[in-house]
Amino acid sequence: MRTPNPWLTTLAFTGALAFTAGASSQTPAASPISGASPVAAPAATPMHAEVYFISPHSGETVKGPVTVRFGLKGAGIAPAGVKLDNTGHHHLLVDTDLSALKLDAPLPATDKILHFGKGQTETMLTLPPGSHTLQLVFADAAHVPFDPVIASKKITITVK
Ligand SMILES: [Cu+2]
Repeated sequence: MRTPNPWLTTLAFTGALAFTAGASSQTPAASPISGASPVAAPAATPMHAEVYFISPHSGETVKGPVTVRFGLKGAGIAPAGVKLDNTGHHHLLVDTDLSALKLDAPLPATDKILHFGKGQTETMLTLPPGSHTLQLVFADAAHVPFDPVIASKKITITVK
């Protein structure tokens, strides 16, 4: 029996705020710790969640450093290492194609594969001037992408 952690509850609630109006099943707190069977599978449950960029928009020209805001629908955010059903954390691919990644293993942490394992939903990116691509990938407590993969559209921005 796990005891509820108020900090996690807060995080789950923050995640709930990311639900947009119109999402039909707004029950993020319904069963985050139920059904916690000791399964070793990397991604506990298939999720029907969506990640997207709140900002910047694709095609936008921005002045660096650029604030990037991550959107999430249909799931909650938990810090890396904390295994709760229907949660994960954001990863930002910078100038990196999804096809270049091994999606059935923990994502490496590099200067082009950024982890937001504290549950962050935005970051400040410093990029050299020019055209860059950004893409979000949502992954589980062990940094393993879900199957099927939950990724945003890849966007292109130009940094002045
Ligand atoms: Cu990670």
